[in-house]
Amino acid sequence: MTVRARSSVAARMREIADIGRDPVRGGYSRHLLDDADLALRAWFRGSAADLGLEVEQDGNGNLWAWWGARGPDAVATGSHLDSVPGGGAYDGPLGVVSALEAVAQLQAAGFRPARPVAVVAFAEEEGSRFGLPCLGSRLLVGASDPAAVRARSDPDGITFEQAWRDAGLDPATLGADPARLADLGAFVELHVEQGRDLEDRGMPLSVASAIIPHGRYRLTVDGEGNHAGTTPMAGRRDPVVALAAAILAVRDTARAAGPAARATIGRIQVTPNGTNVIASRVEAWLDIRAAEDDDVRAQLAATIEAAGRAVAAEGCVLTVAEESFSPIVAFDPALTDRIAAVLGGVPAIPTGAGHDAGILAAHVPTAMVFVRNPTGVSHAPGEGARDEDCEAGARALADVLRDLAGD
Ligand code: HGY
Ligand code: MN
Ligand code: MN
Ligand code: MN
Repeated sequence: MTVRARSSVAARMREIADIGRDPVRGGYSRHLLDDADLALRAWFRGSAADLGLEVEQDGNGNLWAWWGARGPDAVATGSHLDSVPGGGAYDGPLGVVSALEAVAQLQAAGFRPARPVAVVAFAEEEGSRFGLPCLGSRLLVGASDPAAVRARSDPDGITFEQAWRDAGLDPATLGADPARLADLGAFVELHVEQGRDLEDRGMPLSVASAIIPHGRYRLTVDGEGNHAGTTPMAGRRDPVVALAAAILAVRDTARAAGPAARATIGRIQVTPNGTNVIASRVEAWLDIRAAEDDDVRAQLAATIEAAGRAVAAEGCVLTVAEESFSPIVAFDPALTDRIAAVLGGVPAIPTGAGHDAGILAAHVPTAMVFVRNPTGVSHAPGEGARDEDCEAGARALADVLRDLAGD
């Protein structure tokens, strides 16, 4: 008799542990349609097929694995497989892996769902390649214009349209998919916590109450390119120096806006980017989050004013373009309460991180489950989750699916 190893979250995480490792930054770099993303998609298809699930890719690059034929009142669960540059192992994949594991456990226990169950892996949640977070879910719900998405470029100047075609995909399939959305009766995303709340509370799991609003903006600072050796310091219009002053203004504005305010510049692009060249242009990407939508807008306005003054003082010009805005999300209270009860009365905590669940929440009853992160670090290689907490998360997700998809 063949003895099959019992499946586990840890074993499934090991299957993808070497896909997309980033030897330069550390951690993982897994971006839409790059080699790592394609390898993860193949792994997802294989894992789902091993469970007897029917896998399809929707017109927006999201993968759906169906337990039972696709149809109305489906219960979907999953997350994303892409990462930020040099990200951790859990942000995204834990939700997909836990969903597959939960299905495996329910099947092993002989459970037969009364409603279709779908495991989903959304495309480009982080927006790391084309600058739009939750790209796949936004397109699905019709929150992003496919033409505008097709025109976006990655850091190498490759358009989305080109990357899509290069992967053998048809740009005509991009866009709202109301029929698919209408089939969803509930969506539950399990995710590693991206802070230390659960560690501090000494609890392995929680549900999410809300996602705070989030705006992403591209700052362009134009100056005058010139020779580093022959141009006197006086009279330079150096956009790198101007940006340095602007970044301090970004931080000071957020500090003045109160404890809930966040502002980050984590990506900078210098043109032409030569050691002995005074740059002509610098672009920087600003990430603002705050308690309310209007707080994000007020913080942006104050930031533009302060940064604009700082940039003008260096003889340069600042322009600002919005790349995305994600309004505040309150998760479905009834579903959230039901899941919290299934999980044994766990707390509901808000999060400052964005999720596909936040996009779906405007259209489908949606909730989230968080798994404790002992380091509290995320979007960096130090992100953590204990094996026993991950297993508890998958068991909890199985209980939730049993409750939601049962008779
Ligand atoms: O919150 C974020 O930065 C992303 O949406 N995960
Ligand atoms: Mn993330
Ligand atoms: Mn995530
Ligand atoms: Mn020279």
